[in-house]
Amino acid sequence: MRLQVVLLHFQSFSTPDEDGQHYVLKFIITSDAAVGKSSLLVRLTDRRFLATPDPTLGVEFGSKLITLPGPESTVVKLQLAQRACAASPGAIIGGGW
Ligand SMILES: Nc1nc2c(ncn2[C@@H]2O[C@H](COP(=O)(O)OP(=O)(O)OP(=O)(O)O)[C@@H](O)[C@H]2O)c(=O)[nH]1
Ligand SMILES: [Mg+2]
Repeated sequence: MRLQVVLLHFQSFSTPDEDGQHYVLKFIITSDAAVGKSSLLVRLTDRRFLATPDPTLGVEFGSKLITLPGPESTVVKLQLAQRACAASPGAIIGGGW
């Protein structure tokens, strides 16, 4: 029943026309079937709860932009992927992600 959220990639960017910093973080969510990966992904990216979700075929993706409060413009982009069942992160990286 264990669900894992693994950080695959982290990168920071400075933007020429702003003082702030931008960050991109890529995560993969893995677990056995029907543990709640899609529910977590949709809740985080869309603030919805799926009452009767269908199983994931292949890979599902989602992303979310967060602007951190403060004097400088700091934007964090979360890119998330979930795979149908427990699989090594390499299986998705191999697919070009
Ligand atoms: N009560 C409750 N049920 C949840 C929660 N998260 C998921 N579920 C239920 O668990 C079941 C499976 O949820 P999914 O999000 O489809 O799980 P999944 O891991 O993406 O499934 P696969 O893609 O088929 O591997 C569904 O019936 C959900 O409604 C939760 O936080 N609370
Ligand atoms: Mg799913």
